[in-house]
Formats: sequence, structure tokens, C-alpha cells
Amino acid sequence: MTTDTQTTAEIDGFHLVIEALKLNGIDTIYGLPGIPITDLTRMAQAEGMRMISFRHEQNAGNAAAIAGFLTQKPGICLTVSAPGFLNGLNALTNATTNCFPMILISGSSEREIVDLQQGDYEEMDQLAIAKPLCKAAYRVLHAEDIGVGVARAIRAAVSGRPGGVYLDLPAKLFAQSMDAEAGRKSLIKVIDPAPRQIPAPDAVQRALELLKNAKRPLIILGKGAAYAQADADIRALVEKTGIPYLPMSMAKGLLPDTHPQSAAAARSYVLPEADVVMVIGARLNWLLSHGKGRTWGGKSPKAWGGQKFVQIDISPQEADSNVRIDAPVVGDIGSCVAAMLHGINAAGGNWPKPSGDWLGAIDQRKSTNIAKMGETLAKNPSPMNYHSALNVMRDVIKGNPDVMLVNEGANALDFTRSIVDMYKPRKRIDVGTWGVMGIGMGFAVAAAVVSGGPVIAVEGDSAFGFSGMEVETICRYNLPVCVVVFNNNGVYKGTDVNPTGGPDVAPTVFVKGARYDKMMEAFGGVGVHATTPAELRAAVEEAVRSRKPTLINAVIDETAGTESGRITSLNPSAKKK
Ligand code: ADP
Ligand code: TPW
Repeated sequence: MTTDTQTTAEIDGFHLVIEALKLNGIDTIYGLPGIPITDLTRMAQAEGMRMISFRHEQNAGNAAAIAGFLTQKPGICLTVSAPGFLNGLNALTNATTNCFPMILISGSSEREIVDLQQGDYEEMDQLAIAKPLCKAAYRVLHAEDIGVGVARAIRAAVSGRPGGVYLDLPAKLFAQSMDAEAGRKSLIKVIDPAPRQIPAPDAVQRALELLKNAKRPLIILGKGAAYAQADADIRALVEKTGIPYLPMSMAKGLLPDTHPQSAAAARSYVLPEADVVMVIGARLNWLLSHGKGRTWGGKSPKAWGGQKFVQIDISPQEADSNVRIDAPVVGDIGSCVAAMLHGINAAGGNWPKPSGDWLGAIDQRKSTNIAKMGETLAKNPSPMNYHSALNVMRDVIKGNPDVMLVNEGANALDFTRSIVDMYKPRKRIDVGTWGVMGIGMGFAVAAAVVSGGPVIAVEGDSAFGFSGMEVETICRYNLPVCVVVFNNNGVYKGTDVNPTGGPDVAPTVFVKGARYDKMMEAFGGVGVHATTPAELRAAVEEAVRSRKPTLINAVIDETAGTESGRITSLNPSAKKK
């Protein structure tokens, strides 16, 4: 470790960065050490920050991003220059895409050498590369600007639509010293980093009118609504209007999935049939068929068409991005929902409930679909399929509603999302807007660090591979994470064959019968090989109870999955007609 050469009257760049973060209530850094930030990681720990070191920066970045989503404070990812920066950049871009607040802080090489392209150690113009891929990007060259740099990064990450921010800190900055008192005075405690944005009363009125006159209204809750932490008001809005609602994947649990107004089990019916749709913190992107296309994942394509939309969102540019928005309500979700509720309460008992025909038709579809699902879940095939394994996970989450659930894969994602009910807000975190593989272990680590409670990660075997080495991190910090690898011997399924008959297996196929549980054992955690629902249940329950790092290799029928899960139709060959 480099010796600390500061005198009492001086403060260096390292300490100014740490103090600037601490001053703003940031107590955890997710990162990976190396030149020029190794000492920063040591000093941050010495100064009482939690420094979580990863095995790959992408996982540290994903951890920071989801910590931002869960806490409304920017998650911090710290990396070395060029390659470390690039490894973190994937997560930064994903955070921006998902509207998660995070700051990627990367050390960088000497500016003079980088700009003349003279070949410095890990030379790269990181700021220029990051800029188009995130919400904002800044570089600090002088110690006296560290306070401003950190403050700008925090504001950019959490104000308005949250997103990823890049902060470039050149090696030389850390070693700069300045008068300690002047240095501390230069730091900024950001006042009101995410100012409330109150919606215009006429916009609220317009939305209320539209809703009031709807015959078949529907509410869609997205992860922006989960992020906003306006849980009680959102529930009140749904319940007072009596409008059926659909939760997007990470909005599951905002109201319990078992809520009588949930239309999730009648999704493909309600989307095209609704006449007025109120979207709260969700974009009408591919996950919602762009507000006009086929019903999402539905077998019989049916266009939506003809709906009127209310959209509550903090971004004024979101409205009309895919279809006409008849009543945009621009503001933060807390303020918008409160204003809508105020209008509804003002109507007293006169607020019209949706028609009995609409609710009846939904209930009928729901009960048919739920009964059908119940039959499928009750089967006990050998080997396990997604349903019999997820029937176990569904019970475990029901019995432990505070457990955080991380989820990635294709079939492993889609089946978990539809089978495992969530009961509390922000407990389900997953592949998000991009459907990106690799968030698993980073999210699991951060979920455990932030919540202090047990985490279950349901992972496709392919998905797990993207971040699997972090099982060492999970063991090192002794985190209460239970990873369940749904092992079907490959990507989507394990049955593809090489048509040439040559020695290479098909591109989607992995080593058959692999024992992922041994990976956890290698680092002192608990490994379990589960081939039946009973074995799986016992192992997951024990993991939640003991809080020991655990990896369960759940053997799934290698024929059970479908290509790309529920989005088979997005493959180009499926579009060839
Ligand atoms: P989902 O994937 O769940 O459908 P999206 O990520 O597409 O959700 O949409 C989230 C939306 O929520 C974004 O348009 C974003 O601008 C918005 N948003 C995020 N935080 C807030 C907030 N605090 N207030 C209002 N809107 C928000
Ligand atoms: C960064 C493409 C989507 S889903 C998936 C891949 C590779 C894995 C599916 O297999 P898995 O799950 O996890 O075993 P299952 O249950 O269906 O068998 N690279 C990135 N992101 C994505 N989305 C891909 C590739 C993909």
C-alpha cells in the first residue's frame, strides 16, 4: 500500500473524491482495483466506505446500477482505465437504457499523452467514448473541481429521467494536493438532487376526464413506477378507480400479484380490448408492442388499435414516441399520482367504476388461465421442467415475500416472470429493457448488500455463465445469495445437433450434465445437485434459512425450452414468410 503522505494541512485528490461521495450519503463502491485507482479502493475502505470488489467490472457496474434503482441514489462503479472502463461501460449503457441512476468512475491515463496518442499505459479517450452511451459525462482535471464534478455527476444521474453518468478521473488528479480546509470547502453537498416535478393541473384534468369516460380502462405499471417509491399512492390510485392493471416485469409486487385487480393472467385479452390505457412509468417500447402491435407474446396476433393513452412520465419527450398520447402527464410519478388521486378524491363517491362487463370478461379469462396454469404446475415430470421447478420457487417466494428475486435467461426468465408471484415492491430485478444476459450475479450481490436480506437468483445456465465467476465474490463477502441454475444443457435448450455430423457440438449446446454446484463449493459455499422438486424445495428453503452462499444445480429437461423463450418471433428466420 502506498503510504499516506498527507500533512494535516493538505488533502489529496483521493481523499477529496471519497469525502465528496460520503458527503452525499454514498457509502458503498462496487469496483475492481488496479492502476490508477487501487489506492482509492483502499482509502475508501479505510475511510469507512463499503468497498465491494468484483472479478469483472461489468458485474460491478450492474451491481451499482441496480443499487441505484433500489435506493434512488446513484450506484457507484469504480474501474481502471481503458479495458476496465470498457468492461464497466456495458453496465453504464444498460443502466441508462433502463433509467437506473449510476455513476461509472474510471481512472484514466495522462491527458497530454492520450491526446497526442503517444501510447500511454491503457491509453484511451474514455470521455469521448462514454459520451454517446450515457446520460452525461464529465472529466475533472483539478483537485479543486472534484466537489463540482461529483455534484454534477450525482445531479445528472438522479434528476429528471435517471440514467448512467461517466466521471473521468485522470491518474494525476488523485495525487494532487491542496490546502485541506479549502479542499473541504470546495466540496458540495447536493441539495435536492432529484427535485419534484409537479404536473400541470390542466394536464392532470385532461387525464382524469379521459379515464372517467373510459368503458374498458387499463393501467400499466412500469419499473419507473417501482423506482419512484410512491407505493401507497399508486395502490390507492388503482384501488380507488377500480381499474384493472398490468405490472411490467420489474413492477411486479408494486401491488401483490394476487391482487384481485391484477389482469396479468388475462394480459393478451386486456391489451387489445382496453379503450383507455394509463401508462405509469413504462415506455411503449418493444415490451408493449410499441403500443400498437401484436399482443405481447400472444399466440394469436391481434393489433391493439384505437386505444386512447394517458402517460405519466418524467420525460416530456416520451409522449408520442410510438403512438399518439392523448393525455400526457409530465412530472415525477409521486407528484403525478398524488395529483390524480386528489382529483379522484374530489369526485367523492362519484368516480365511476369500470363496467361490470369489462371486469367480468377479464375475471373469466383470468380464472380459465389460472386454472390451466394450476394443472400444469401440479404435474411432476422427470426430469423437471420449468413449471415443476418454478412451482417450488413460487411457493418459496410466497412464504418469504421479502426475499429479493434476480432473474435472467430466456425460458428461465419468461416462465419465472409469469409463474412466480411477487408480493412487495422492488423485489424482482431482471434483464430489463434490453433483455441483456449478464446482470445476474452483479444484481444479486447488490441486492444482498442493499437489502441486507436473502436473495434468490433464478438463472438460465447460459445466463449464469456471463457473471458466474462472481460466486467467489458472493462467498468472499458471505452474502445470503442462493443461485438456482436452471440447467438444460444449453442456450434455450440442449438438444440441437451439428447438422454436418462433425465433432463440434451445435452453437447452442453446452457440456451435458455440467455441475454448476461445484463452482460454489470451490469457494466454500454450499453446492446442491437437485433433480426433483422435493430436492429443490429443501435446498432453497435451507439456503433462505441459513443465509449461506448456495448454488443449486437444478436439472431441467433439455427439451423443455423454446427458441428465445417467448420472443421466438423476433428471430429473423421466424419473420421469413
Ligand atoms: P418498463 O420496462 O417497466 O416498461 P421502462 O423502463 O420502459 O419501464 O419505463 C420507465 C419510465 O419511467 C421511463 O420512461 C422513465 O422516464 C420513467 N421514470 C423513471 N423514474 C421516474 C419518476 N421518478 N417519475 C416519473 N417517471 C419516471
Ligand atoms: C449480452 C442472447 C438471450 S437469452 C440467452 C442468450 C444467450 C440465454 C438463454 O439460455 P439460458 O436460459 O440462460 O440457459 P433458458 O432457460 O432459455 O435455457 N448476449 C447478451 N444478451 C443476450 N440477450 C444474448 C446474448 C440471449
